[in-house]
Amino acid sequence: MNIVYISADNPTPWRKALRLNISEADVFVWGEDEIDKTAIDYALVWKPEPGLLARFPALKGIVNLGAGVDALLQDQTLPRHVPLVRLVDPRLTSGMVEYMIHWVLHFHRDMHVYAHQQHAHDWTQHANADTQKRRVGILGLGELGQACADALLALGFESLSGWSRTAKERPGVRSYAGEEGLKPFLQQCEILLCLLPLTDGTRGLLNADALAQLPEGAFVINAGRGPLVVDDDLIEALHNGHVQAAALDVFNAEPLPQDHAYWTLDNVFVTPHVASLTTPMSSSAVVAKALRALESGKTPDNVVDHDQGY
Ligand code: NDP
Ligand code: OXD
Repeated sequence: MNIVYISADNPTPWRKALRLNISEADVFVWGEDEIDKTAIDYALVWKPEPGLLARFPALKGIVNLGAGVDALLQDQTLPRHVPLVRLVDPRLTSGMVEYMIHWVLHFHRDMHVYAHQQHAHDWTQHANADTQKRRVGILGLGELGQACADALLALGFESLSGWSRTAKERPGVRSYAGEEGLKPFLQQCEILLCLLPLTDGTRGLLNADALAQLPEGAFVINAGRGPLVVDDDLIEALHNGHVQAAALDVFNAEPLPQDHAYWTLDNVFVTPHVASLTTPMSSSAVVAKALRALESGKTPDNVVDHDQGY
C-alpha cells in the first residue's frame, strides 16, 4: 500500500506514527520524497493545493487529516468517485470538549467580569448562576457537538439543547432541527456553542437576524468555522451588548488580520484555531482503520457526503 502525505504540517511525527500503525504501508511525503503519482493508493491530506489530488490517477481513498472538509471540497477537480474520509478521532474530540467546557464555565461563572474587576481592584461578588437552569445550546449535534453535550450533562447543565439538520433523540438534550427549528432553538440559548461544518447551508448562518434571536446578554462560542458568522453583525451585537461576550477560535480569514476588530474588543476572546488539533499518533490509528476497511472493499466510517458538504 502506497500512501502520500500532503500537508504543511511537520511530516516527521506522521512518518513515525504511520510506520507504527500501518507497518504494511510505504509512506511518501509530498514535497520531500520522489513520488510516482500513478502508484499512490491513498492520500492523507490537510488543505492540499487545489488540483493536486486529481493528479493521482490510481487513488482508492483520501483521508482528510481534520474533521472539517470545507477547504477540500472547494477544489472543483477533487475526484468525487474516490471515497473521502474525514477525521473522527478520540483525541480530537476530547480536545474540543476541553475547549468548549473551558469557555462555558468561564462565561457561566462570570470569569470575564472578574477579569475586568481585577483591573479596577473591585471586590464585588456576584451570585453564582444556577447550573441546572443555565440554558446552553449547541449548533451542530455531530461527533463533536454530542461529545460536548455529554460533558455538559455530566457537569449538571440540564437545560441543554441542540440544533442539527436531522432531529436527534438524546436523553437530556432538547433537539431542534432544520430551518424551522433554528429560531426557537436560538431564542433559548444563553450560551451558544457553534460546532457546525461550513457548507452552503451554514455559511453566514450567524447573521444579524439569527443573533437577534438570542436572549439579551447571551454568549457565543465559535469553534466550527469562521464564515458561519457574519463578522460585522456579531461585532455590532458585541458593541450594543446583545451578545455579552464571545470566544472565537475560527475566523473568516486566518490568521486573523492584524487590524481586525476582534483583536481589540474587550468582550472577545481570540484563540488561533487551536480548539482541537490533530495528533499524529492518535489519528494514525484511525487512519489505519479506514485504510484497512478500504483495502478490504468495505466502506469506512465517516465517509463525506459531497452533496451535503460534510
Ligand atoms: P459532524 O459532521 O459529525 O457534525 C456536523 C453537525 O452539523 C451534525 O449534527 C449536522 O446535522 C449538523 N449540520 C450540518 N449542516 C447543517 C445544516 N445545514 N443545518 C443544521 N445542522 C447542520 O462534524 P463534527 O462534529 O466532527 O465537526 C464539526 C465541525 O467542527 C467541523 O466541520 C469543523 O469545521 C469544526 N472543527 C473545528 C476544530 C477547531 O480546532 N476549531 C477542530 C475540529 C473540527 P446532522 O446530525 O443532522 O447530520
Ligand atoms: C478540523 C480543524 O477541522 O482543525 O479538524 O479545524
